[in-house]
Amino acid sequence: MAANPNSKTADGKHADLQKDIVDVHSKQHMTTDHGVKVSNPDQWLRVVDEKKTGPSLLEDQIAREKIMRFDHERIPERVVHARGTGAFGKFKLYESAEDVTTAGVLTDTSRETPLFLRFSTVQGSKGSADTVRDVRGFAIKMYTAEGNWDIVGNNIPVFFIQDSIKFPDVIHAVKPEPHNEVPQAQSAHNNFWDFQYLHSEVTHMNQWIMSDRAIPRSFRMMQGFGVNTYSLINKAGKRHFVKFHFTPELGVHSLVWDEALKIAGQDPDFHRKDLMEAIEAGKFPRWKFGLQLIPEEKADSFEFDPLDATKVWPEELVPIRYIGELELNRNIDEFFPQTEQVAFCTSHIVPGIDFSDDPLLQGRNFSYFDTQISRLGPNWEELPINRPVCPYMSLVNRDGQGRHRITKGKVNYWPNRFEANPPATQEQGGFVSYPQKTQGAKKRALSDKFKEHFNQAQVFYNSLSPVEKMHVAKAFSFELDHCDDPIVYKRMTERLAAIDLDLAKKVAANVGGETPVKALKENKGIKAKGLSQLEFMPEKPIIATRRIAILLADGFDYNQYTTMKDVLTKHDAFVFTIGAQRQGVTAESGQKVVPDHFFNGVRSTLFDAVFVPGGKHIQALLSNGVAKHWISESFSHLKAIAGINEAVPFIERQIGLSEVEVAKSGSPLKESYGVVTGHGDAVSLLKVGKVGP
Ligand code: HDD
Repeated sequence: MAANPNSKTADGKHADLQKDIVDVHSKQHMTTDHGVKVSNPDQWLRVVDEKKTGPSLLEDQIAREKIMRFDHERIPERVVHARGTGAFGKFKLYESAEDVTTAGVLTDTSRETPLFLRFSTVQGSKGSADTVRDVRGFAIKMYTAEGNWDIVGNNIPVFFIQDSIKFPDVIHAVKPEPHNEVPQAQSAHNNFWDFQYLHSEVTHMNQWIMSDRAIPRSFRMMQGFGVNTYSLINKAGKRHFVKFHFTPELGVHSLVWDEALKIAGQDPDFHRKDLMEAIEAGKFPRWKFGLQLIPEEKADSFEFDPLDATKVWPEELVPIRYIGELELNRNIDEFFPQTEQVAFCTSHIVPGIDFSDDPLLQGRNFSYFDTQISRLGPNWEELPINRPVCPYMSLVNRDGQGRHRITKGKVNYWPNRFEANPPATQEQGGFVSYPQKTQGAKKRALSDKFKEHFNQAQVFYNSLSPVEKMHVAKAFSFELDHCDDPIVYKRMTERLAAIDLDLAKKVAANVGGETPVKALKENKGIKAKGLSQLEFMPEKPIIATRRIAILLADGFDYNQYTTMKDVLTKHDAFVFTIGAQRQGVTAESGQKVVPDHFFNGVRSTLFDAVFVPGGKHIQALLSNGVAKHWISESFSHLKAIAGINEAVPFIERQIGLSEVEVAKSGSPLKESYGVVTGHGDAVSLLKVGKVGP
């Protein structure tokens, strides 16, 4: 029973959801849940005397229903990845992968597959802040014409542990400590780092999470990875092992730690608002989709085991083949039934795709299915956001709490005398598992190559730019400084000597560990492609969807303000006017502008760049501490700052130039450390900043 039989179009899921969507703005009267119109939802039925006092009646079915529904509004939050936000979109293939798979979604270039993507953080509760240091979830549900395909990935290509039986341990260790439920949404505590030391397999992953990858600027500016190794099976029945990659069109960008900390308080919804803002403005985020493929017979030819999720497949050895594109283009209608009730399973695959013996994936295939039952009940796959858009029916899987579907017919078993609801052959699209040959002893063991834990961690660190390396050292120092048990920070700093002696020395000095004198593993300086995020910049620098603030007080130069605003908007930046007061600010030439915010309502941390036009308003800005702080804080966060004429000495003073230097500077237009200043008009300034019309 398909809501939209034409699931070749990207709006297939949108059409499917329509029958479940009601609009509160449709002027329809309020009813009880059984459909009776309500006349007074504001007062409980009571027995009242002449003073209108008296007891409330249990009889009031309308009040009881309202309170009962409220009492049960919450469901258990996800045990990990509780904080998240989602959006709809589409997947489009531009090159068929039919040489390696029969999956329609990866071979039919004429289709657009609708999808839902949920981004998340791992550690914190549902109400925690967006910008904490953490892995970001990147979970995709593709509503394909052959059933739902879920890629439940992260923005980091490797994972902490190798065997899924360790998942409860690593999560217990990172979550708030059991005796006091502290800290929230942070890994900076004794238990997490104790665990990290005791499991050297996490060493690679903890290089990634201490890098800038764990504090992204935006969900739209991070990579997505399937992480686990899956299989693709082609028409001839041949298997390739595969890893899935999503690379953002906007490049990979991060916050700096000080910004991340401040935004967590100033706007805890920063990332979810950023995503919604871009989609709402029609600036749809896009990712290139790629495959890394290893033919089954080559799987043993690497120094690492391709089934080990703590290892990447170096691009030098296994290049990424980009074959498609993912776009997010529609915001949700309501959070709970869509983002909260969406439920992903690594076991949701479609014909042409199969599992591998990756021991992490094998355990995940049990865990996701299981967790949805306690979160949403046994009929969770029937929920509108989770149900497929292609025809689906099983006469056996039925009943249970919360069943919606009505399955007509006299039989509920297979085979049956009517041959009702028959299975499909492989030719008819039936899923047939890859006939992998296996034999062996029943044992709790992993292949020997899983035992090597440091090589790739070292290559990751070596491949970072000096600035990224500095951030890693600072991140380890921040985290271990929050550990007050000496055994924890001393052992962890010692462990860092297995990555890089210089890194270990810096961190030890900051956090109070013993300064190591000898590397625990020689660092030969080997580097690899695709690890430093600086490699993922857009081909041409762009300002599209960047948030740019223009600071104004009474007396600003109107011409400079409008010229700059128009040009930035033309280049798809999101421009915000920040004024001394939201009632309005008046230009030197008399025009009135109503700002989007006043100085104290928002902070520089929430913007990527700032422009200050010239004019008499500089006097007012100079006597406003918040406006001054805006410039110095922007500078300390390495943001682009621009100013013209009277704004030049104002900016120069805030970024730390002395009175003498300010007096000496002046006429020529210049760009230095991202600060663009000069005298003239806004157009010439834009040329210096290379944004010009
Ligand atoms: Fe997991 C949620 C990603 C290992 C067990 N995981 C969850 C989500 C993401 C990931 C993105 C949020 C999905 C959503 O938005 O609803 N998890 C990963 C990745 C892993 C990984 C990339 C390593 C490759 N996870 C992993 C293991 C186990 C789990 C080894 C258990 C054995 N994960 C879960 C879970 C969650 C979950 C407990 C909580 C909510 C949910 O599944 O639906 O079952």
